[in-house]
Amino acid sequence: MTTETNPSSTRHYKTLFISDVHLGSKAAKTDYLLDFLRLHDADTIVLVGDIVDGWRLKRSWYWPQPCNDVVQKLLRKARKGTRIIYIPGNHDEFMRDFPGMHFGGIEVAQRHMHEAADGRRYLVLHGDEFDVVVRNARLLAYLGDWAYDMAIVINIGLSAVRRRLGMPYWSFSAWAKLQVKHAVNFIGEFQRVVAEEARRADADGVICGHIHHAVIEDIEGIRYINTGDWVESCTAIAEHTDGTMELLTWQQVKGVPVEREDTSEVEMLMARALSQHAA
Ligand SMILES: [Mn+2]
Repeated sequence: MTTETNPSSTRHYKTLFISDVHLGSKAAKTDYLLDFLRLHDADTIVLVGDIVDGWRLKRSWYWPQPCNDVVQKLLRKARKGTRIIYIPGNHDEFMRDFPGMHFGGIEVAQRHMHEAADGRRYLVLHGDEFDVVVRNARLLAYLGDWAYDMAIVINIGLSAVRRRLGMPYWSFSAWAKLQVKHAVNFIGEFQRVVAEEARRADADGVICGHIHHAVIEDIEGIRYINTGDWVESCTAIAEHTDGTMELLTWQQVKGVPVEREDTSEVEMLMARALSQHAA
């Protein structure tokens, strides 16, 4: 049995990027994420926002044991030497009050510049600050750079005020989904705007979350990477030791015997087939 074909062995990456878990929401695929975290390790794990759904929790407390297990799993990885960076999103923006802070070895940062093993620089951010730009794309393109910058500043200010008033964040992804006909256009517009921000930050690429739409693609010379989510698609981005970025999808692996030594031949074959299907 070699390492590659053994589904119960941990895969180690240089970096893992995970976002939009929405712990505290009933839709969070916590069990899948636990399986994933059991079988995937990295030198660095970057949490790219909306890990905890603070707005959901504010309305009604929903925190079953698997939510604790995810938090414990991450803290345990931090204790064992994994560098963990937490970039808050709009659903866990209470964390935005603590930039530069460390919680149990987890660093909190508004943005992060990731140096990949191949020398590429990636701007890592959640992405919600660009909602306003996407909504008003045509107007802002007409008004130019100054208006664009102002719109972002105003959006950040407004969401802070809304938060203080106890109002929920205006959700781009939920809104885009409602506008089915236009959703594709808006996802494209979001990707373009975020890629442009990476260019302005002098980065080669951008890694973000927020719109629950995982993808790796090049947009006008900028590598655009979206981590997806753990509400529907169960995706993560892995950086290999040579700097290659890979989109991982983790849906079919539930039920694979993870920490058992006495796995039968049939179980092994099934697990192998499932894990290959999931990859
Ligand atoms: Mn978000």
